[in-house]
Amino acid sequence: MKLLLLLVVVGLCTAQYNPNLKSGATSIVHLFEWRWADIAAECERYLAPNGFGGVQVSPPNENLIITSPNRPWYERYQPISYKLCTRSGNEQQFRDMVTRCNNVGVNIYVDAIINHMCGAGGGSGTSTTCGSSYNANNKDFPAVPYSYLDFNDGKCSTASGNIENYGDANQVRNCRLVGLLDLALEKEYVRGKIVAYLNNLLSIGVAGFRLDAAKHMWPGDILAITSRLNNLNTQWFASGTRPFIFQEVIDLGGEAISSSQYFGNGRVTEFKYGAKLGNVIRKLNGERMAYLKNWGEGWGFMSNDRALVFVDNHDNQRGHGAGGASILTFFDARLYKMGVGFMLAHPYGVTRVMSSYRWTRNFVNGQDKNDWIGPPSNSDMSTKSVTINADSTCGNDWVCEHRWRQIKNMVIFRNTVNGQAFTNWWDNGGNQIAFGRGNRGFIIFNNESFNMDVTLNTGLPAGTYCDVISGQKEGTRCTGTQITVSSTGSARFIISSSAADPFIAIHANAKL
Ligand code: AAO
Repeated sequence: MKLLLLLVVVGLCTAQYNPNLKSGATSIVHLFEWRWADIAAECERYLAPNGFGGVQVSPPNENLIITSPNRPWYERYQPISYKLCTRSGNEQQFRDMVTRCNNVGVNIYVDAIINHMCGAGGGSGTSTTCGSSYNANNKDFPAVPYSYLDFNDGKCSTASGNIENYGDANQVRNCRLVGLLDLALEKEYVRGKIVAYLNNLLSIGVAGFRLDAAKHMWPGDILAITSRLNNLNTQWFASGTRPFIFQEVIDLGGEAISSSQYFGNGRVTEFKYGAKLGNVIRKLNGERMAYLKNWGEGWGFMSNDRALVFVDNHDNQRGHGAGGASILTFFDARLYKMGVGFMLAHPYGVTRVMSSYRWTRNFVNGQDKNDWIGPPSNSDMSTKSVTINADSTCGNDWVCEHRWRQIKNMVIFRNTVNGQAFTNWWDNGGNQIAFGRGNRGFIIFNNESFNMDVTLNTGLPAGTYCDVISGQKEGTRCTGTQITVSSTGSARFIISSSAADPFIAIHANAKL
């Protein structure tokens, strides 16, 4: 009885921090700008079979159509209503996706934009993804409905009405983020509309939310909303399961607002993670991989049980948001795979893998003038579908990092070592490191400009293992490098500094 009570209490306390992933999965993937129909297919044909636990989808609610520039990705961060209709698909397609992904055990998390509506300069009319009318000049959104009474402007004290100083928490939360009409979340009426939107998504089967621009909302206003959310749909989740909440708060230090102010509501995005990992792998600012020995809280990150981590996101892969030039992306594929490989091997945080589309960068004075370019599209500007090539990569300019063998196999590695301690650390004092996860997995990196030949204690049972970076286990053989672990647990690793991927990973489920 006492134990049961304890379990219930622990369950309640950890509820919104738990992504509720199924069948041993530990990672989610952001399928940025994908169509709902493609995500449904991807859940069935790829994500479930390869151990991905969930998908963060692009905002599903009606947004402003922006034609100058022509259909930028960021128009989806300018809500017009809570109708489920966007370039990714309509409500019926959204429902079909959630059902099909849930049916194969893959959760859907919605990117929820509840801080604001469209930009103040967004004009008026019906040029929106669902055809609803709006008038940004009058702050009128009849399809919700919201009127001028539902926005924050009275509380903002800057001359422009925009956030001008991130050192002032009142500005950051009461003024407009880049001119976006800022909802008055302390109003019961506004809260009610948002709760209804989110509860509708939960009833469809969604498993949780990324709260966009959480830094720009008062933590208490967020709690007033999340505490009124329903439990997850019992068609797929145990009764009493709370929605997973992760809040987008950019806290690199030095500003008025810190991540910790949001811990009561759910997890928080740890932006230091990708920024610092980028520095290490690029060897900027005197960083080296040996310093990763105490990665996590030891680096000043938030506590492990509050962190949502990622190497890059849809903003900082193109110079928006924060992180700057250190951020690793698919454009630097060799370094990127090492970064994502390290993240997935390391126990810290709930991990999110980025999946992008390609665009042509155009740097002028260090800034990408093409940072706005939207998803691959047809001539009518509808989003192109994700095609799958014979080698299982994607076509139509979808990058599909999550399908890169090295990344997909490290998602499986993370599942395999889940719950195991961080063990058997080794480094050369520079940029060669190795570590294990109990007796389930071991990974080793050579990010030096010279070759590596070391024999290390792996902690693994004796046997022959397939490196899951240069290849993988297929049937009874390895398609890449084979590693022999001796009866004492030691193994020899040779990694050329010019290897296509200068790291090796082995785990219990890739043993011959
Ligand atoms: C678009 C146009 C604007 C126009 C607006 C309204 O681009 O010119 O005024 O429409 O018409 C996305 C795009 C925006 C776009 C918006 C709406 O990124 O360009 O505006 O859709 O279409 C801040 C927020 C953070 C936000 C990030 C982009 O705190 O919440 O900016 N991310 C989310 C989404 C994002 C989306 C929105 C929010 C809005 O992920 O896709 O915007 O829904 C500092 C602050 C950060 C701040 C950054 C950037 O960062 O700390 O909080 O992020 O500045 O303003 C160092 C510092 C670091 C600092 C950084 C940059 O690294 O250490 O702290 O420098 O200065």
